[in-house]
Amino acid sequence: MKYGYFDRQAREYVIVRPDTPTPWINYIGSGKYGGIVSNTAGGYSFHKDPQNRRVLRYRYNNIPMDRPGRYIYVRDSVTGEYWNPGFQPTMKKLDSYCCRHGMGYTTIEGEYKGINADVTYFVPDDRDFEIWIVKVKNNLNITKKMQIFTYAEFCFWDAIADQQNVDWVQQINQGRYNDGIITWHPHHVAKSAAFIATGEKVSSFDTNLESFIGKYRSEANPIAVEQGACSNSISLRQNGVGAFCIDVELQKGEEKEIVFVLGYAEDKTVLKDELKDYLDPKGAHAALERLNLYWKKYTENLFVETPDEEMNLFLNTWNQYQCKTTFNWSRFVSLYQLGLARGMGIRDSAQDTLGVMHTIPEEAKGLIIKLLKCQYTDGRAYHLFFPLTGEGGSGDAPVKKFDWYSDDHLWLILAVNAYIKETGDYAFLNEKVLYNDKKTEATVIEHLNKALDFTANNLGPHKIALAGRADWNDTLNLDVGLGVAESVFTSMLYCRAAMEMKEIAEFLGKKEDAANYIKLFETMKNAINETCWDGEWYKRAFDDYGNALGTKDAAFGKIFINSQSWAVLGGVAEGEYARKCLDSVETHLNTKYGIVAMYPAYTEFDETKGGITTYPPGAKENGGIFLHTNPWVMIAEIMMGNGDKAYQYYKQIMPAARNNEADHLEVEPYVYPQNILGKEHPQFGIGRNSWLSGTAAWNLVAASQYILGVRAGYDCLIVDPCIPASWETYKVKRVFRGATYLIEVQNPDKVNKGVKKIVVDGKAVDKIPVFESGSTHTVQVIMG
Ligand code: IFM
Repeated sequence: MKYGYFDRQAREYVIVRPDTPTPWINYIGSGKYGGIVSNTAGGYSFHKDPQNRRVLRYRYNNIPMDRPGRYIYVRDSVTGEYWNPGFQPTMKKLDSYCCRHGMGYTTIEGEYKGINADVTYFVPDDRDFEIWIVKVKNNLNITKKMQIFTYAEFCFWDAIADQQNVDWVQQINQGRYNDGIITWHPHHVAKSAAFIATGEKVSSFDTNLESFIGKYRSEANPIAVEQGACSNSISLRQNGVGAFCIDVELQKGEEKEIVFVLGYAEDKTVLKDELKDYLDPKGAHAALERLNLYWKKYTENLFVETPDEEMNLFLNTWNQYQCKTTFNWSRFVSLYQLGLARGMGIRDSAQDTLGVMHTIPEEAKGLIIKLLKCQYTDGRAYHLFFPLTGEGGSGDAPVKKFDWYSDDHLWLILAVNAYIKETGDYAFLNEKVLYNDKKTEATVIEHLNKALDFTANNLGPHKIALAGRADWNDTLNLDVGLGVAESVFTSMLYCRAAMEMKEIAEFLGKKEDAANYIKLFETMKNAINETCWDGEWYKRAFDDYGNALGTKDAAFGKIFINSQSWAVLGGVAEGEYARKCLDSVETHLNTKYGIVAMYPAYTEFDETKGGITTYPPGAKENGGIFLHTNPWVMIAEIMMGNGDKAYQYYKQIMPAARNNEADHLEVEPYVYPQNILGKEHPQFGIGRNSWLSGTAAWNLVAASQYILGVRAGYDCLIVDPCIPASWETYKVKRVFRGATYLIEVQNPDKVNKGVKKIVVDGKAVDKIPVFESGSTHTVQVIMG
């Protein structure tokens, strides 16, 4: 079944029926005020921090699903019938329905008995609040009188207290109304408030949720809407709602726009002035126009025209858009990650910077600095941090011997190196940044050296990296208290990090440092090759009792994906080992929906392996298709020159390719989900946890930098394609250090890889130079 389609021109995904298999969501806001909007207007919002500054409440994991949200009710004053343009929560069958998810905005439109209503939700680029532009049109031949109601269910700002300390929060909350503005704040907070406002004449309002809905009712049939008026309730305690009732009379064919603004104000006394420009439809539309320009500009640094329409669609729009969302919210705020307790991940955010580096490197640098501040003086890092306070920790999983993850700190090296290549800002390496003790300062390069040191100082019996609480695979919890479990993956990541440090040192002309990094790399590489090769592939880890994971001798978990891809990415596997381990991935792990994380999956809980064995076979890390790991295999195949295989792996996880079988995929076809149930699961092929996943950044990297081969070098732009042999030509527009490169690649000999000739502005060159910012250049690349 198909629920919608891609409108390529408008850069929107258009949903044409509301009953999608899961809520299909979009994000509004750019990392400060923001939230989630589903295709039926469900979702929540918050100011800067979803845990401590929650504005709208959401009932997670709830039936009926996806409630509440940002609702508009339309009521016929004569018949009393009422409905929502987004179908929920009344679920009145509409004559027509359409939801358009665009970049940073969502428009939901419904029509019922000749009245059309559409609502556009977005956060302006320059303000910390959201705007709802509501348009109502009378398509009938008679004059219609109606009422428009809003519904915004406020949360006590501390979203944990909101659920856990009801005794307190229900006694202290205060709802007020003054001159078109409803405010919601705890009694003891004098200045700040959550609010909803309108510039329209308000006929009646409610600030008290129970007054609006009535007892033993729900959002589906609020008493206020049923009766055609709110009761002007002032909430002195209990739960809050931002409910306005606005009377509207429309002549035949007439339409009217009404604007609502919802948000959080530091000082509620100056709100009226602050909102003035935005409550007027003209001001609201101007803000929407600015937002559209922002996204146009954001995506201008990378534009591809390949023979593959889905690849073009994803690289030019949806993949870039998802990357910005993961950059904003890491793995913190979605329909599945509740914005509570978890915080932003250090490893996650470090990887997320790779997906935005080509377009907002300065913002990426800002985040990298925050991450460096999460490092301990010994080189390891927090596992998580909270954006509002910058405070962090190691999460709440039980600690046995170690409270650190073995990989978090190493990703920082990859992020900093990518930033330097993109910008040429070598001075960054000498900038001073505090450690998480907030006293000790070190340069960025010292931070990175400390990261390598930490791993080198924490080796296990096989002289490879200790596993700590886990590595990239959060669920591989091998530490039972003995403190000797080891991670082959982290050891391979360390090799990659050491080689990236070597590249930086070489480029800076620091030969001695480079030689030292090579030594670190070689030592670890040799240790891995001496003890972790299993015959056809690399082992994955050793548990605390010294038993190998990822070996043919094991009953379960014979082979894992990451120690094959990273053997190549880390430069560990040479000669036949590299080809063999990648072939083993294809033979044992590949499926038509993507490559599974390991095989065979564990069937029973095993405390020596930990969290991975809590999942049923085929789910998540236990044999599921964990999409984040798939682009690593693509890159490894490309490093081996195998463009056809890499492209096959790219296509098999392309969500747009499953648009017509959305009932099976279940999650949004316009973004990569975190995981798809694997071949050992009875529901093989169902996608789970949409949106927030390292899959976004790494697929953008794999496709644009490795398949299309356009990537930043320290002193040049590199074009090194590794494409399907059948492709004859493709184009890429890339803005690099301010200059525009119009690249055309030709493949007359139908090869996968290899560059015969590069011509820049009509002259043959060996290397594509860095040009002056603002200039435009043509680049022709002939493969062969
Ligand atoms: O690598 C992790 C990530 O940090 C959070 N989600 C799960 C991934 C794999 O375990």
